[in-house]
Amino acid sequence: QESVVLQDLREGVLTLTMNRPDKLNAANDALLLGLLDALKKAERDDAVRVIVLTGAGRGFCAGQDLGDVSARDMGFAEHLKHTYNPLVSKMRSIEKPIVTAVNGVAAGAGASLALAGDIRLWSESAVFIEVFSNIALVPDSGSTWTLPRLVGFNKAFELMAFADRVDAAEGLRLGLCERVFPAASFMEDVRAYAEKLAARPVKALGLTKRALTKAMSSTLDEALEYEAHVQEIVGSGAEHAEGLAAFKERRPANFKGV
Ligand code: T3D
Repeated sequence: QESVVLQDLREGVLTLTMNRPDKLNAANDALLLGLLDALKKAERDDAVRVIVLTGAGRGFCAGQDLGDVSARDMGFAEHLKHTYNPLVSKMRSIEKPIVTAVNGVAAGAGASLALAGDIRLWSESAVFIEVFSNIALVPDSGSTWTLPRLVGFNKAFELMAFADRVDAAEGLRLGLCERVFPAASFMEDVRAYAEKLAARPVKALGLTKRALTKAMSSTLDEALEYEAHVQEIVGSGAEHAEGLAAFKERRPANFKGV
């Protein structure tokens, strides 16, 4: 049987593909824990510079598989703490850029995963739905944290209350994604984008991610202090030395070589 999480590592880009296309990649425990496991390995693997998360077939992820009863068996809180919560936490704390490549519908926890990336690339055929209220649940997997930070409390509440379908043009306008690419060339465009990102100084970007995340809940003085702390770390690193050398030698920096 084919794995529910496909993994492909090339040119520094690890692509993780949620692979239950018949159900629009609705998530079961194997899929969620498979993603978490892949991220834990990627965290320790220097060959992985950038991670892309996408879906097989016409969907990105339709959220929790509603045919799966593990949440009912375990209790919702325990199920979330066992699966979605550690996955989203790892996505936000891993010191490598994560690109969520939203190829189609992202609903419920799938919408939360789409938002949990550092860079969100949507296909023209992407659809984003905070679908939880359709089945009288509360948005989870980080949506209550990410969405209001992007669109404000009130728009977030409206999207959550009506489970409105947000298409790519609206998603771009609202700031739910950074780029929209044509559906026909989506994965090639994502690949080209991810390879460009993988050529950037990813150790510095990892600490940029950490510093930005910390700053979202800190004072200015705390942010200044933390910037000084991480600058000390990257300032003595090989990437910075390469960047400086390239500047002096008037050539492009080769961060992949360091
Ligand atoms: O468990 C816990 O710990 C709690 C956590 C909760 C997190 C959550 O994510 S709650 C939200 C769960 N997700 C949903 O409620 C979404 C349900 N799906 C839909 O509303 C629609 O399918 C979509 C709007 C996503 C897409 O609509 P459409 O018309 O493009 O496709 P479709 O025909 O509805 O779906 C295609 C197939 O995928 C279909 O199967 P079939 O009839 O061809 O055999 C459909 O049943 C299946 N599918 C879609 N979503 C799910 C699913 N199967 C299981 N679970 C799903 N979530």
